[in-house]
Amino acid sequence: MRPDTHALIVIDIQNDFCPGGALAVAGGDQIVDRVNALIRKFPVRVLTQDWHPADHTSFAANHPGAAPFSVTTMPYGPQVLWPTHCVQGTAGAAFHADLDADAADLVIRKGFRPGIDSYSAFFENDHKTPTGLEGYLRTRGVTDLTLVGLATDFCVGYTAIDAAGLGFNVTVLEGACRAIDLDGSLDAAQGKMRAAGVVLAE
Ligand code: VGL
Ligand code: ZN
Repeated sequence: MRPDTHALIVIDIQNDFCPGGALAVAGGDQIVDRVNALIRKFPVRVLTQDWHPADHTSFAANHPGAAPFSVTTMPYGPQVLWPTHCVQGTAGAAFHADLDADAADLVIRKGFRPGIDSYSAFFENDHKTPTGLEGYLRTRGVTDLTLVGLATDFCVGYTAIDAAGLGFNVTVLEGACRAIDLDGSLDAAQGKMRAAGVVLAE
């Protein structure tokens, strides 16, 4: 067991990000066994859940004429328009059936405000609106975070960079992550994570 100051953050291992899902990440389901084994080794366990209303502005379907994976400009900056995914209460938003979600101390949902996306588990995409996760971790005395899940280049990467900026010691276990890799987004995310002081490990 890791020390009480170490938390595992499991990002968005949901059906829509696994093969057959609405925004499937290649091999997304292959990480589940490894993540379950890790969950047993950490005293603090947080799962995140992408949790959008049907009218969410990150969905291409809510922008007439816009193609999925095109980029638009929101008041808070550029935003990829995604296929409709992780709609609140749907099977696609549920955790992968084999993920040991019952072992979570906390499930933090994000992306529930219609007008703003939230890749990071700490701040929404305006980089200002907090999710509350920082307070939870600090009040439990957590200093070190290990991140796993989906997708390396979006929700894992944004969470890692925000966590490092908040002063946590952050490790991303890349072998327990999978990427969307849209137009070089994986390389870009890896570079930004390293620059932020995130340790990328297998
Ligand atoms: C994610 C795109 C849209 C992720 C969530 O979990 O990486 N990516 N919503
Ligand atoms: Zn999403």
